[in-house]
Amino acid sequence: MTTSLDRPRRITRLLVTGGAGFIGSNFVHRTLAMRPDVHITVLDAMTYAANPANLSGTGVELVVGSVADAALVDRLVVSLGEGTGDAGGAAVVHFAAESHNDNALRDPLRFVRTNTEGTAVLAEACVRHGVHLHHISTDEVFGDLPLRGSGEPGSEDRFTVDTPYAPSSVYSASKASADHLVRAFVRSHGLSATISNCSNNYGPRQHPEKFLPRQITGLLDGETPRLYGTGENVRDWIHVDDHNDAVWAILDRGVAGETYLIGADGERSNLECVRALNGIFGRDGDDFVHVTDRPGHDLRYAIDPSSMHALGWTPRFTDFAAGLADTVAWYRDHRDWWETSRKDAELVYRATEDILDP
Ligand code: NAD
Ligand code: TDX
Repeated sequence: MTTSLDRPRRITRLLVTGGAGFIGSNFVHRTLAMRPDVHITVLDAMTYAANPANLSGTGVELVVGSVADAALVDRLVVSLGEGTGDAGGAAVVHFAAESHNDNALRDPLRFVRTNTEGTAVLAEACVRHGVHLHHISTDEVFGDLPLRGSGEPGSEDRFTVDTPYAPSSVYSASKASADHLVRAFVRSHGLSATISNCSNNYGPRQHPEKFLPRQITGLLDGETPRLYGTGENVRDWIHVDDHNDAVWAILDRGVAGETYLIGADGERSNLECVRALNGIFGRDGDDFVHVTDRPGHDLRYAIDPSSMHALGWTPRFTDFAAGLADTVAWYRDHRDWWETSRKDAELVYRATEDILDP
C-alpha cells in the first residue's frame, strides 16, 4: 500500500533508536550539523556495541532502555508527537539492532528479541500514536548472489526492491522478519512507514568486531589481517554518511509504504579490501592470514540503488580508496575509543578461530 506524498515532510522531532551505535551515532552527528532545527532523543540499550563517547558533547537526550520494552517505547513515542501522521513533524528512525553475524551464531535468540520483537513493539506504538516510522534494514535479507563472472544464474544481478527474501543467518532472518512486520503494520493497521535496505557501511565509530575496523585496528597494533575462508566474498561498500544522507532523503521525500535500496556501487572482495589496507600501511598486499570461515557465509551482496536515485540521492563518497584512508586515519587518531572493545572482541574471536595458512 502506498500513500502519495504531495509535499516533502518537514521533520522537526526525531526518536533515534540505536543512536549510540555506529550508523545511528553518525546519523545523530550529521543531523545536528546539517539540520540544527531538528530535536533528537536517542533510545539505546547501551549494549557492548554502543560507546558512550559516540554521543558525548552532542547535547542530545539519551534514554537508556530497550526497543523491546513496550511501556518505555510507548511513553517515548507519545512524547514525540501525538497524531502527527505521515506528513507531520515527528518520526522514529529505527537503527537499534543486534548487528553482527558472528554473534548471531553464538546467541541467536537475542537477535530475535531485539531485531524482530523490538521492531514490532516500535511499529505498534507508532500506529497507536500516529507517528511515522523509518525502519533501517539490510541487504542481507535477500540472501546472497553468485560471484560476478562465474557464469552461474544470477551472477550479473544486483538486489532490487523486487528481489525475493532469502536470508541465510539468524541475524538476516531477524531483520527480514522485522521488514515483514513493518509491512504488515502498514497494510493492516495503517502504520505510516518507510523501509531502507542498505549495503555494508564503513567509516568512523564502527565497532572493531566488524571486518574493516578489525583489520585496521589490528594493523595499528602490528597484527596481520585475517580473512575468512578464501577472501573471495564480495560486499558492496558505502560510506556511513552517504547512507545517512539517503535516510534523510527518504524522511524528506520517501513515499509511505515504500521500500528503498541504498547502495553506492561499491562491490569489493574481502581480499581486495585487505590488499588495499595493507597498501595504506605500506605493507606487502598479500601479507594476511586465512582463518576459519564463517558457517553459512554469504558470497556476494550487491545493491541496485535506482530506487534512491529516483528520490534525487546519489553518493558523495565515490572514491573507496580515499574513504578507506580517511577511516584508517580516524582509527589512528582515536585509539582510546577502540582499544578496550578490540580487546574484548578479539578474546571472543581467538577462542574459536584457527589460522588455516601454514
Ligand atoms: P551497531 O551494532 O554499531 O549499533 C547498534 C546499536 O543498537 C547499539 O548502540 C546498541 O547498543 C543498540 N541496541 C542493541 N540492542 C538494543 C535494544 N534492544 N534496544 C535499544 N538499543 C539497542 O550497529 P550498526 O552497524 O550501527 O547498525 C545499525 C542498523 O543498521 C542495524 O539495524 C543494522 O541491521 C543496519 N545495517 C547495518 C549495516 C552495516 O554495515 N553496519 C548495513 C545495513 C544495515
Ligand atoms: O575478521 C574478519 N574477516 C573476514 O574476512 C571478519 C570480522 C569478517 N570477514 C568477512 C566476513 C564478510 O564476508 O568480511 C565480510 C564483512 O564482514 P562483517 O563486517 O561481519 O559484515 P557482514 O557480515 O557483511 O554484515 C554487515 O553488513 C550488513 C553488517 O555487519 C551488518 O550489520 C549489515 O546488515
